[in-house]
Amino acid sequence: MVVADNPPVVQELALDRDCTTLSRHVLQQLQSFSGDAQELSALMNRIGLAAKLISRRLTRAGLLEGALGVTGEVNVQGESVKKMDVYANDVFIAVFKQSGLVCRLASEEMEEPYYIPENCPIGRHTLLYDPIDGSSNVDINLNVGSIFSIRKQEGNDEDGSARDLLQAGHKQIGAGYILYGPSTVLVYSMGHGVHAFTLDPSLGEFILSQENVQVPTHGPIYSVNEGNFWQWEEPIREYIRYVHRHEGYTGRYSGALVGDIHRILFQGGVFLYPGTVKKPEGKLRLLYESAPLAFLMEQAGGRASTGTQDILDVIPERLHARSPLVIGSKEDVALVESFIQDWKRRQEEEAAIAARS
Ligand code: P6P
Repeated sequence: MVVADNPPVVQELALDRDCTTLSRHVLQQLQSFSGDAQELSALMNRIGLAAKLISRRLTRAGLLEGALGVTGEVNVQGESVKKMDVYANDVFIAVFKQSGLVCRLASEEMEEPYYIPENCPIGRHTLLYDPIDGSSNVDINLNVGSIFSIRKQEGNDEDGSARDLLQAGHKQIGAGYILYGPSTVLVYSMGHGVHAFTLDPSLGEFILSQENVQVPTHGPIYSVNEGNFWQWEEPIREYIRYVHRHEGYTGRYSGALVGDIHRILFQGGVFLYPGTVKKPEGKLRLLYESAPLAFLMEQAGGRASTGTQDILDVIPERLHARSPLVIGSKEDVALVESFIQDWKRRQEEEAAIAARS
């Protein structure tokens, strides 16, 4: 008698899991087969295609002429543009052409939103994205990521100003990131929990690897560029001195936001990019970095703030607005905020005393 390696039930479960692709999962999440649900499912599928194309390029970049290094250009952020930045940005544009899904794209790499005319009357979604986040890591083969945010277009944007994008992060319909690491992982939420997919290169599909990810309420990790210590305001310095003097904290910082956030999401702790002397508003961009990650983190039971205001409440004045970011486990974000609140209170008390003297 031949005994199957895996009993039928186990085989069936494994097969069902391998069939839980991105597009199917979105429909399960939305519990609907409506036109809007189908559109979001197809949109996520296109993001998955972009991720596969970028992942393929990254894994072979060291062997491809002209894939690595800088273009010699400077982007709207005033940052040196890597060739991979341009490639990844073009990939996101290419996967949405002739899709009818997305009328506008807004990217860290493009000063103005990019319109896809054939999609515009029908496609009512806008994709905001950072095509390659942490591109300084690309040339040294360390992890990088892509970050995306999905918003509904409001109004007809007749003048092409895309002013309807300048709204709070609560307006996001969905958000996520792709981490290009030892494996390529796509993490997303459509407002019904956070779910992780791993690219199976043998299938060329993202397969569900973890559902309803929950960030621990506290974790040991604090993730910050301590080289900026001299540029921070006093309360942030006080927080760093605190974690230096108390057992149970570990510093981890990769220089690439997506990898640092992924670690916090799964192991707990806090990531900080506070305002600095050179960048008082912080370095990270609100609409396509902080807000989508805040959406995810809150869906996973964590928090994200500027240090004084929830990120999802911040309304940007311009497309490429920056914001300070404190994000991660509820308790750890609250601890950072407590140092800021205490410092502000002491400042007010001292000012009141000075005013009376
Ligand atoms: P710093 C990469 O340039 C990036 O935008 C994020 O991915 C990363 O978290 C941050 O900047 C790193 O900045 O100033 O610490 O090098």
